[in-house]
Amino acid sequence: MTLTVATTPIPGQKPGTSGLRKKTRVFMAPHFLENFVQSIFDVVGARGEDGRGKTFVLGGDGRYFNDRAAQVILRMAAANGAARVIVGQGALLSTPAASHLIRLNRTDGGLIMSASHNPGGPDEDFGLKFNMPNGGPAPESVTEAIHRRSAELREYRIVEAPDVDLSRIGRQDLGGMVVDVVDPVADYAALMEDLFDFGAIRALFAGGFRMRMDSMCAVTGPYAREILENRLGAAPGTVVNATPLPDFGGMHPDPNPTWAHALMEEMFGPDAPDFGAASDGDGDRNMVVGRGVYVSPSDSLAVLAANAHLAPGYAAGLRGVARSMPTSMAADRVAQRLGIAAYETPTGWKFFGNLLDDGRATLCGEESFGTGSDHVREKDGLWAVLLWLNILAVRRESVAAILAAHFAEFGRNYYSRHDFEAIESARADAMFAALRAALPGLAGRRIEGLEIGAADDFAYEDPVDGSVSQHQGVRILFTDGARAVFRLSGTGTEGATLRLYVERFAPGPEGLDLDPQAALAPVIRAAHELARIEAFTGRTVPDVVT
Ligand code: G16
Repeated sequence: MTLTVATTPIPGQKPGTSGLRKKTRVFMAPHFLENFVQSIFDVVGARGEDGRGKTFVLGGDGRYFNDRAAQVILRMAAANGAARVIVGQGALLSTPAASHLIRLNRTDGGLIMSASHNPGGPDEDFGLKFNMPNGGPAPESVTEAIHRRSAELREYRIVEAPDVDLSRIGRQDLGGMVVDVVDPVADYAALMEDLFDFGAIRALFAGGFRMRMDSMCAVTGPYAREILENRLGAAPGTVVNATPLPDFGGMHPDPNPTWAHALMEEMFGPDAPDFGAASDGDGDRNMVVGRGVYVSPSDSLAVLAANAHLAPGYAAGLRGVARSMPTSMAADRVAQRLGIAAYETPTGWKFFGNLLDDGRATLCGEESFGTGSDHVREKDGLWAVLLWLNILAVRRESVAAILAAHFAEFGRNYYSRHDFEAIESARADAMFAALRAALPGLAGRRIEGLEIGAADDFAYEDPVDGSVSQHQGVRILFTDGARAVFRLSGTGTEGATLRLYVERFAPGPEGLDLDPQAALAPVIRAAHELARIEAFTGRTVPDVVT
């Protein structure tokens, strides 16, 4: 039986760059999830224009409330007239696997339950986002419409029915809607076999190559076990923290040197394996580490772009490379050498969607541990790990050697991001207002031995649809190629997070082997001085450095 439940609009549901993220208890409060889901169905439609029910994909990263939320979403999909939902067994799907299923089955989109790399649990974060039929995150026009709808919603529809058994693979009925419970790994693993030379990687492992994959008690565990250990022959136990847990075992499932410190210690320890990697809560991010060498995400993108042709899926070469504006310019140098286009987009994976759909870019990356390609419309953590493995299997060199050769050939973009978390929002806003006001007078000014060449507030015009996104971050460009970029995070759930991104280019062959923080010190000092970070926020040192 379908119920129409009266509700009141719930304010504050503005979806961020990656859907709606809130404290789990907020999502669990009466009507909150239901209101947001109804707003989604009201905007995207659970039935097509011909009145026929649509097909959606549903899954999440397994965090606390994932299982309950899945049942609510299924009942509401049925009540709203959807014909079919494809759901991962146990309501699990990594974000890239969900993107793949949306595309593979030519569905009308999907609902992904995740707060990405944010911790999970009753007192931590939950999230939900809608992905479009192309497999990518909904564009701003859609998320804004969902937000507007949620502010006026007066009722939602839900069927009364017992829970669907999501532990059982196969077809079930829910109030006349088909629910297909599928193996969350199988189709994704098949796609990876298409793209990469599994034979070469198998031979690499068979030759004694050792790897550590830290799945951080999040969703990539089952994917990594199946692909790395079962299909590629990595030693059993290669994948650690491989069981997705509702609270991620208390871990902060964000693959960076701070949160994946156990992996870092192992990779820099006496018996380090040849290669290490970690992924995040929903499996779209990756960190890559060699024995005794950390690969920054910006460098990783550049190395992958320079070597992608070694993998069968990219043997024909790349059409173009896209990076988010704050990501280092290392990939641009590779694109220039390859004679292909380089795109600079605002932060957030959704800005790559049009470039990928239009065939302008093949590889994309962000400094925030996100790398991916046109195989799906999300960043993809395991994909990046497998491309690295494919390159290592063909080149038969260490990660350190590949990185050193890359720097020698292209020069090195020293790079770091400093995060200042949980700043009072009013203070952060005041700092940005002052910085923006100062921009017109900055060119030509000398600071900390650097000369400012240009300063602006980044605006992006999408080359495909012409849409313009303003205020995407303040850029200070120095005449020697160094850069400082300031942004406020769009994904935090507490106060404001200031992100300061700094970069400096060393053409080589000298000075390629410095400590990044030391190499960047003048740029960091200049950035603090220009933005008056301490005066506005009271902070002198960042909370997280990557
Ligand atoms: C952060 C990163 C962005 C990333 C976004 C979403 O955004 O800086 O590069 O696109 O998270 O990532 P995910 O899909 O893994 O949650 P922000 O706005 O906090 O800087």
